[in-house]
Amino acid sequence: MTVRPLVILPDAQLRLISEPVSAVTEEIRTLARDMIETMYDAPGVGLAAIQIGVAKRVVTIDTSKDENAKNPTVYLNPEIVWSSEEKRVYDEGCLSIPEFYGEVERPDRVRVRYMTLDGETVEQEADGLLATCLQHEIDHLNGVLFIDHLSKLKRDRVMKKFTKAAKRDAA
Ligand code: K1U
Ligand code: ZN
Repeated sequence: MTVRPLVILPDAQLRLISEPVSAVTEEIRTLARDMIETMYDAPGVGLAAIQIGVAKRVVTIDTSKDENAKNPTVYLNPEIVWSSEEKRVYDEGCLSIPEFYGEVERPDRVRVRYMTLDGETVEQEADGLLATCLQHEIDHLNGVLFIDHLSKLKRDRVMKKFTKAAKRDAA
C-alpha cells in the first residue's frame, strides 16, 4: 500500500468530472488500497480518487470514531438516490484545502447506491457525519468543492490565499 500525494487547491484537476468504473480490476483494487492508506495518513474521514489525481468515480470513507477499529468502506460509482427534506449544517474541512473550514448545509439523510469491490450493487442509508461525508465526496467526483457552497466572498478569499501559496511554493 502506498500513501499518494494529495492534490491541493487551486489545482485544476479538482474541477474534473471523474469517469465511472466499468469493472473491478487489479488497478481499481490497488487504487482503493492506496486511497485508504492516504486517507488514514492525512488524516481524514473520506477521500475521492481525484484528490490523488485519478479521475475515476472511487470514494473511500471511514467515519468510525474508534482509532483501533478501522472500518473503511470503498464506494465505486456512488450516486445519491434519495435525500431527506431535513437539512443539517456541518463545519466541513477538505484534505485538498488544508486548514480551512466552513459551515455547509446539506440534507441530513441520504440513500446512496454504489458498487462494492466484489462487483455487487448495493444501497446504504446514512445520517450524521457519514451522510455529510458521502455528499462531500460525491461532489468531488463532479468537480464540486465544499467552498462552492459558501458565499462568493468566502470562496474568493480562500481561492486567493491558496493561489498565492501555490505561486510562492513554485518560485
Ligand atoms: O474529501 C475530503 O477532503 C476529506 C474530508 C471529508 C469530510 C470531512 C468533514 C466533513 C465533510 C467531509 C476530511 O476528512 S477533512 C478532515 C476531517 O474531517 C477529520 C480529520 C481527522 C479526524 C476527524 C476528521
Ligand atoms: Zn474534500
